[in-house]
Amino acid sequence: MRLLTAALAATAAVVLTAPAAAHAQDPSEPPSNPSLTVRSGASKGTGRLTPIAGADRVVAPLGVDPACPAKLEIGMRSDARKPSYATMSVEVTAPLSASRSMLTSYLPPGYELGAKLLIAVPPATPQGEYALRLKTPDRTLSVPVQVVTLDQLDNGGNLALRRPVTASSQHTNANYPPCSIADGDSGSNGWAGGNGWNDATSRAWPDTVSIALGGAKQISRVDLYTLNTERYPASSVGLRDWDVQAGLNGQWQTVAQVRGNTAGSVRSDFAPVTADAVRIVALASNGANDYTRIIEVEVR
Ligand SMILES: [Ca+2]
Repeated sequence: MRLLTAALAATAAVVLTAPAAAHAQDPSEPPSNPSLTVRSGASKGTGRLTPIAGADRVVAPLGVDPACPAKLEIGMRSDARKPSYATMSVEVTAPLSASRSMLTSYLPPGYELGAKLLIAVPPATPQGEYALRLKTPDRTLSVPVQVVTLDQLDNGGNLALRRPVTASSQHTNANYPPCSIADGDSGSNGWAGGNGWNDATSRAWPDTVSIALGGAKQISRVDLYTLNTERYPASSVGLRDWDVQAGLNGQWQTVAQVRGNTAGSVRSDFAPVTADAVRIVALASNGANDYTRIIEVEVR
């Protein structure tokens, strides 16, 4: 499910979230509302308020950094004939907890409201399936949450997925946790909402970010995704120069170098090496407002 941003719907009869500030040119500033989205459409006129979810299940690994919990797009669609206040409750089985227990909004007929739901898993949670229920007065949508260990996680071949990340610094303006570069989401749309790392030292280099792979593995490829949206293109605010390093027992070797990049993602292939960690040494960004901005790093 892909929802348009509230700003695109600003010409509608009601504005459900504030449009982004016109003066905001620095992508390191927090957005006005990073998580709510709205999409207009034709009402089916059934009078129903239907819960919706962006996936039919959630996999929530144990032991990940609390700054990067499992997430799910949730929302509701109004097929009413008239605008009204729509309300949906969010219930999750303990000891799991959700970032909101309620979603409520003024909603015109045919409109869909979307929001990002974060699901926290305490460290001692037993593995297994837990229930997440999205309830409107008309319907209940159940989304199972599967709690698994990191070693059980299906990483699709990406050895960095959900592994521990450490960085040289972290910008404090918004939500830029280092763990977000290994959360499995390589899209730039969640920027400043917890889906990418922004360092804290403008115009000071190098910046480093490391991913522990959970043991010695053979690796030969690293994909790096830097910030790249229509508003914030990589050629203006993305990472330009960096080294890819492979680590084993604390010893680092440079296995690839990227220079002069202007693209949103870069694949680096290199001769296979055994590594228990990968480190990105960021050396320069594009543009005058120089920070390191990384959305995702994948290791194979
Ligand atoms: Ca990410």
